[in-house]
Amino acid sequence: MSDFDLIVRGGTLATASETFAADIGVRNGCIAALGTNLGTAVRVIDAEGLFVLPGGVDAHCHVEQESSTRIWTADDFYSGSVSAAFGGTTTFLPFAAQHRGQSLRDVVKDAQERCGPKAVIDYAFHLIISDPTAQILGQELPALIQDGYTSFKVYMTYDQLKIDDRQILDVLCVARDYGATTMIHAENNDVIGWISERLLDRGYGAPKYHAVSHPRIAESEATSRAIQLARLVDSKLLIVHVSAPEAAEAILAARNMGLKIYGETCPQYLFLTAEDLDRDGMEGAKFCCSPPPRDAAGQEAIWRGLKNDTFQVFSSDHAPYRMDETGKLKHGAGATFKQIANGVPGLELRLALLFSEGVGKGRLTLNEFVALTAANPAKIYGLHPRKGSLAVGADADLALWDPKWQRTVTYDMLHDNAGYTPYEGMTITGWPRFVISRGRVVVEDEALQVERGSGSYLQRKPEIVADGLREPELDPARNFGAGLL
Ligand code: DUC
Ligand code: ZN
Ligand code: ZN
Repeated sequence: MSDFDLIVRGGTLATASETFAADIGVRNGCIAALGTNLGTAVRVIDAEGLFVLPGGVDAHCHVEQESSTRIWTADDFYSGSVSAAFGGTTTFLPFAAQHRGQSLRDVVKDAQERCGPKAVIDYAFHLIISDPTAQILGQELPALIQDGYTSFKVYMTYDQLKIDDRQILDVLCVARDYGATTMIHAENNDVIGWISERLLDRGYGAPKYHAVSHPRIAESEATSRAIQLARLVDSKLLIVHVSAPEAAEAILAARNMGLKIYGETCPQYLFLTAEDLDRDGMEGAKFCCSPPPRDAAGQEAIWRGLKNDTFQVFSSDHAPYRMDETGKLKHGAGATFKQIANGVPGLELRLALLFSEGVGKGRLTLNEFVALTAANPAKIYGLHPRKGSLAVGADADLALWDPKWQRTVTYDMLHDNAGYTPYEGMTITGWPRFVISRGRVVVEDEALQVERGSGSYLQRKPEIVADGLREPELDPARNFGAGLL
């Protein structure tokens, strides 16, 4: 009888705070020992020369989701999770998305039924709330939070998804009272609509005008407004997929005031620019996402934000749409930028891109890399220390990175179903050789080693974090006794 099911021997371990040499003993899917001379195991993996990191947590990806314009993502929960696994991600959080008129309960049931038989890595769901009726706010949402659906995204733009400021306040109050996290897509819908109309009226319909129609100010104005709304009602808020330097500044200022504001950014804002949308024909459509990629100075600002705690989370915002009638070109090869499905794929390359350009080029420490890509999202979304850590008792979710392995990206080497990658031709140094989820080797020798549906749903718990920092007008001690919250 062996001491362990698996020992990962001789690697350099890194968590969000420490880097050290140790072996890992795995039993029953969990880390059971850290140290040296651990004993015997059914299997020993030699990790000499490799970094042993917590498996990545991708906290923002659209998988097997129908968009508000009724286009399905190219990936289902199988191809999406396989693609994530090959990239070193062992936990993902896709969305259970409500379209107006739908019950959130039904939406969650549908996502669970679709994902369970397909996912090869562990998962939880964020909700998307597009229709916060009295019934949703008063009954369904509180009950779902108590059942473990403790995070949800709301939109300030997209006509079929956007909710107004009063509705945002309502959602923030429910999140605060029941212990959930609100994520917000912060762009000013009217600014986008106003510019888009003028562009189209004047015949500017090419993909590159998507970037023109989503100015930085639309993002920074909405970000600042969202922060003030969260401040008003003392609720935790995470601004997703930040691309504009001015939005990043607003987040950092709010954090420095002690507000419960968090920031997320994504690979497309480090490695793409608006110039990518200006490619021949419809090629630019491959890079249309919202908010759009900006410019070189903007990329530098986003790098700074990863370093100075503006951003706690680095996610993919994987939103794969093929370059055909099922996806980006639903409206044909002459579609205007307004008709092109928004989103870029990134589940598989998220970690390798940041490892290569961040850790490899000295912009980030290995510990910062782990924090941004695994530990922090696990903490913010109620999965820590089970996920995102290398502690005894944690799930044995490990990615064994070879920092010297160099490959040039081609779509053929990836496992998603988008049909292209925006990062084609980039040379990346540092890739995971082994990916392990709950002690199971998921990827080895560049091949998938597990069955469809072998991932597990991750139950989460609500966490109330309101600390009573109320604005005077909402504090009964200072508003003539009016109880408003
Ligand atoms: N923007 C979103 O808000 N979601 C998916 C992809 C995108 O570009
Ligand atoms: Zn969004
Ligand atoms: Zn998104």
